[in-house]
Amino acid sequence: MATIAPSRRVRRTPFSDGVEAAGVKSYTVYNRMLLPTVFRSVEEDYHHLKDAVQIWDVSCERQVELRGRDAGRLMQMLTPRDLRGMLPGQCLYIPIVDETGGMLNDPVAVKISDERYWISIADSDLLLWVKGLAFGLHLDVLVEEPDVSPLAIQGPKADDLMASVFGDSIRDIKFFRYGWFNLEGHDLLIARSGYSKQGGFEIYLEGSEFGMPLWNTLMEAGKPFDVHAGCPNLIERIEGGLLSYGNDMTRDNTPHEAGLGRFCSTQTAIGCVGRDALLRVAKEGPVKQMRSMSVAGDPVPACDRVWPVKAGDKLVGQMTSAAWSPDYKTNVAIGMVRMTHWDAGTELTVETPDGPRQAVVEENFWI
Ligand code: THG
Repeated sequence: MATIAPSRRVRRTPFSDGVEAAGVKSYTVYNRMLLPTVFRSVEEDYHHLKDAVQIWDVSCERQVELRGRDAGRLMQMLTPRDLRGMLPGQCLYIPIVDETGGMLNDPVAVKISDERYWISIADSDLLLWVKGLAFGLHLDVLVEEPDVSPLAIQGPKADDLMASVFGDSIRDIKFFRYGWFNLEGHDLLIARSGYSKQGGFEIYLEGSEFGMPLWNTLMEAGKPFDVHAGCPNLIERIEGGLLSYGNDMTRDNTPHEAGLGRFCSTQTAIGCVGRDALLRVAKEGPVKQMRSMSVAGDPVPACDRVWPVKAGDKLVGQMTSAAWSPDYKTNVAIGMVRMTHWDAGTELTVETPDGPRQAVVEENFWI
């Protein structure tokens, strides 16, 4: 494929110089920012992520900051997850829905204080929706995109690498909690989170100047742990059932269809703009839902469009992510399947660009 033409509409990050020095081979664009997708090869990156530790430039997980007296109220308008128990120091994975219950994003919310939140967004222009609500409803809240860039440290050796830089107390951070740590005079919010199932941290860097010093410090400290630059890995995230907004679900899907019902407490999420719509659909339950699937045969090609899923010649769903898994020796996949055919073990046919293949609905994801 051709390359991406550089322009200010495709934003570089505070870590781009390091990413390039590490030999990035391929990028995608996410929130109008560069996101690496391959360093050595998707398979080599996959094995290394599961064995060692990687530094990921995930600056493209941009923050929408809500600051002011109405910040909490506006947060609850955005999501069917009940935020009343959320405390400073906590992160929460929150589906965000419009007034029809359609998903607008699936970010990680970070509560800094009662009057200040960061929403660490997936790939959609959530800022515009949030600004529109705040202005239209005359809320006492500032909504903007601060200069904050997450850097993820992921893999089984992430704790050891991070402890060697920030001290052993970093090991005590619990899943989806954060603490403040100082490095060379810079205060860094560090959470135990990240877009892999291998464990690790995300450092939210404020400002850009300290980007490369931070990158270089982690790379140097990581040498004993075989650190390498990495990025969210397609194979590992499908094995783990981590969804990709814009690929696996869009505004056409409710959180329940996306399999994110466990992150909704719609009944008590008073003020959520999609509450009535979601209560209506949740009563009946979805008629189609996200499923893990495996695809028989050789490695499938890249899934860059929806692949129809059929039972005989009847369309019963669509596959949206698929990749060959070296560890499980099958193609792992994510797709949406109608309820008549979503039971584990159901045998279906998927129309790949290389022709039809046998697919099976799995009971669970792999990790
Ligand atoms: N970290 C941060 N921001 C992000 C992502 C991230 N923004 C974009 C994107 N990733 C948002 N999507 C997800 C999807 C899944 C998870 C996090 C963000 C995730 N899910 C866990 C799971 O499903 O097992 C845990 C969820 C939970 O139990 O609360 O971590 O990665 N900063």
